[in-house]
Amino acid sequence: MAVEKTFVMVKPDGVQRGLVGEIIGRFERKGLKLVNAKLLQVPETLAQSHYAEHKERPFFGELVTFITSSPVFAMVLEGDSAISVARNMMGKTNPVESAPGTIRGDYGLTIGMNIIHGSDSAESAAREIELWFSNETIAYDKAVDVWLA
Ligand code: DAT
Ligand code: MG
Repeated sequence: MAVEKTFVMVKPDGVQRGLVGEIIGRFERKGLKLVNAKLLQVPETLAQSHYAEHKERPFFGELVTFITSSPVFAMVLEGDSAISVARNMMGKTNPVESAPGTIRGDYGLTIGMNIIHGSDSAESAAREIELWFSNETIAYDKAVDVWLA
């Protein structure tokens, strides 16, 4: 068990559909700790950097257009195995295949608008927390921490 930080973002469809509170609540109830968060309109350059690994894919243009189309809610979550825990809670990339009970499984319908992003590895988390938050996070204790580890 290792405490990790992960980058999670409610995409424009999730913000427009009023799912921000529901999604944050799921992570809070799971036991992950919010250590930074912000609502922002994503600049095109940030969208391109964030999704750089997909720049040769046919859907790259659509992806950048979508993620810059309306505000996103970005956050950093901390906790034991936070990266894989958050990914598992999101469900598979394609909502058609995401299990019920996951965020995409419960709220998503198509791969183009799949509600949420989460870092997929320790390397991605480090890169994305730097890119979106300049590595700024708040370290603080919660009384409940002792009941989570
Ligand atoms: P994930 O978001 O689960 O990490 P990914 O990194 O493979 O998935 O892709 C990033 C996003 O790009 C994904 O959330 C939705 C979009 N996407 C992926 N594959 C796609 C496809 N075949 N057609 C359209 N959009 C796609
Ligand atoms: Mg990915």
